[in-house]
Amino acid sequence: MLTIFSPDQRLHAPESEFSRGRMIPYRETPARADSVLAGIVAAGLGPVETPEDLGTGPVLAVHDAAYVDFLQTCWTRWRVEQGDHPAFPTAWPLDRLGQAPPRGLEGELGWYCFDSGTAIGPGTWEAALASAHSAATAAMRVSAGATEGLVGAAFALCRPPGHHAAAAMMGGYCYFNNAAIAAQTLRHGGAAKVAVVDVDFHHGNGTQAIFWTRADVLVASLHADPSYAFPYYCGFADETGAGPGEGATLNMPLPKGMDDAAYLVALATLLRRVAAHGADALVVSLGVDTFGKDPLSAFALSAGAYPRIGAALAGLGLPTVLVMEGGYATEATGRNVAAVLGGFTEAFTMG
Ligand code: Q9C
Ligand code: ZN
Repeated sequence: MLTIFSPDQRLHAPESEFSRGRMIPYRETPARADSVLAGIVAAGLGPVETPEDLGTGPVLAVHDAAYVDFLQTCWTRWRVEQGDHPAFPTAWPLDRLGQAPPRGLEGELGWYCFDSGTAIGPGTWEAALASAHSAATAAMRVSAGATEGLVGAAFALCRPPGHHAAAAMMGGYCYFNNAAIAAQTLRHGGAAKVAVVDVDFHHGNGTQAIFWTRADVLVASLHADPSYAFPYYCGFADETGAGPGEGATLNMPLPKGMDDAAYLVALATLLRRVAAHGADALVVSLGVDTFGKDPLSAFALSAGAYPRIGAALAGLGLPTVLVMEGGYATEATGRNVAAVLGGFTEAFTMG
C-alpha cells in the first residue's frame, strides 16, 4: 500500500501540554510518525511518497477562511505578545451567539480552540498544512485509481492528527481535519457518496460537526463513551445528524475494558450499518489509541486485534483512504498501524 508523508510534518513539536492540573510532556510527538514509518518499512508494506504542495485549497474546502487565517498568523502574533513558549487558550466564550471572535489574540485563542491541551508553536502551521496535504494527496491517488477502474487504497500518515478539528475549531491535538479533507477530495474526484469510519479511541467530534447536515458523507464511529472519555460533550448514540444529514451520523459509544472479541463484534455491527447505507468510497480515521497499553486508552485491545480490524475494514470492498489519527504508546503505535494496513491489504479484493 502507498503511504503519503511529508518531513515538514515533524516541524510541530511542542514540549508540554496541560493535563488534569499538571504540565506533562506533549504526547502527540514527531516520534509517533517515525514509529509508524519504521513499522511500514519493517512490514514491507510499500513505498512512502511526499505529498503535493496543494496550498490552502484542500483545507478551505472544509474549514472557515477566518480560522485558517488565525492558524497561519497565531504563532507570530503570540511570540510578539507573550514570548517563545507555545500558545494555549486560558479562557473560553461565555456564549457563541456572535458570528466572529473578539479582536485580540487571547480572545481568538479561546474562540478557535476547545481544550487546554493543544499547543500552537513554531512549525505548527507548516506541519498541520503538510499533514492536510498528505490526506488530500492520498485521496487524489485513490480517486485516480477509481476512475481508471482500479479500486485501490492509500495510507495518509497524518500527524498532527485531525478528527477533533471542526470547521473553525482546533482541539485534541488537531488543527485541520485530515479525514474530512480526504472525504471532500474523494467527493471532488467523483465519489457521489463517501463513508468515514472512525476507529480512534476518541469520538471524532470535528468530523461529525463538519458533515452533520450532509447526506453525501456518512460519519460512523465507535469510541469510548463520552460520559467517561474525551471529548466528553459529544459522541452519544442519539446524535444522528440533522436536516438532509439526518441518519448520516452513526455513533457507537463503548464501555471501558473492551477486549479484542467485544471490539471486533462492535466493529462488525457498525460496518454492516455502513454497508447498508451504501457508499462509493471509504475514509478510515485510523487511531490505535484503543490499544490496552496506550496511555490514553481505557480499552484492553491486544496487538492481535489490529490485523483483524484491517481485514474487517477491507470487507467493505471500497476505494479507501486510511488517515492516521491517535496512538500514543509510541513504540507499539508503529507496529499496530502496520498491522492494520497489512491485514487490510491481505483481505482487500478489488471491488
Ligand atoms: N489528560 C487524538 O487521539 N487530551 N486526540 C486528553 C487527558 C486530549 C486525543 C488529556 C486527547 C486527544 C487524535
Ligand atoms: Zn484518539
